[in-house]
Amino acid sequence: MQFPSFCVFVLGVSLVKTSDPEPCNCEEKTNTCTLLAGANGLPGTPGTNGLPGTPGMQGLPGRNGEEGPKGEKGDPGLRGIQGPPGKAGPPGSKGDQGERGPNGDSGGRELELLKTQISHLQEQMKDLQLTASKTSTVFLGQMFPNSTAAREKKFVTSGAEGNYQLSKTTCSHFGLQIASPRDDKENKAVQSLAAKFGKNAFLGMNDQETEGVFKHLNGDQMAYSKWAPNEPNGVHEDCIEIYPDGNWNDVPCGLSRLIMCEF
Ligand code: MAN
Ligand code: CA
Repeated sequence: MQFPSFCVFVLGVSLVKTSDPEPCNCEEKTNTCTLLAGANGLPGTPGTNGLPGTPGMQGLPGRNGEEGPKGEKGDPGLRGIQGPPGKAGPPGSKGDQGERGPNGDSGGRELELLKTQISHLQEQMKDLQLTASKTSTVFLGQMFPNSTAAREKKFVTSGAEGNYQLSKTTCSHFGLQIASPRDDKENKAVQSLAAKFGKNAFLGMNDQETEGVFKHLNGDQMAYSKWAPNEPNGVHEDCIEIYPDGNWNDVPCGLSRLIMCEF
């Protein structure tokens, strides 16, 4: 059966256009086609085999296997690092005296050299102490709000108490010395600090060396004093306390008083 080429599109059937169109059984006026049924044809021959399919996706992982048997014991580990040294043992007993050495000149020279070195070191120590004291002075000036000033001097206290000896060592640990007012202005500064704490404070002066002769720590004889009425009165009262009212009393150095230092 053969159709003109335009009939292929009207019918919507996929037919291959023949090379040489011939008049078909169409009504020319309407340009429509009528398909005339013919007799059934013979069955076609079997088609060729299809192409192989694409490979399937990878499957999911299987379940974990059972735990295996315990392994054999491993080799010994590496040696650990050395521990810290132990405490020093008790000192051994004194050894026998050695033989007397030769009495040569070189020993004497070495001794001189050592002496020079020691005095050199002492000088350096003094310088260091001075520097430390100045540094501590600046530091304390900023750190102690409980301080009162008189001229160049400042007086400080933490509020702690102690006997005269402890007061002296506490102050000198900071490169300072016990409050030792030398005039009325300084005494007022010390007094106001003692009053702030409501405590009697030790002063630096004492008559430990000669009874009745009070001296400053540097050996100066005491020129200024502010004794309370009837003081000083104690042979066994070699130290001085200042009352919160500013007056002084001689007392035993073993008493406990406010520790106040000056710088
Ligand atoms: C009294 C007075 C002082 C004396 C003290 C000692 O206050 O006799 O002179 O120093 O006692 O605690
Ligand atoms: Ca007294």
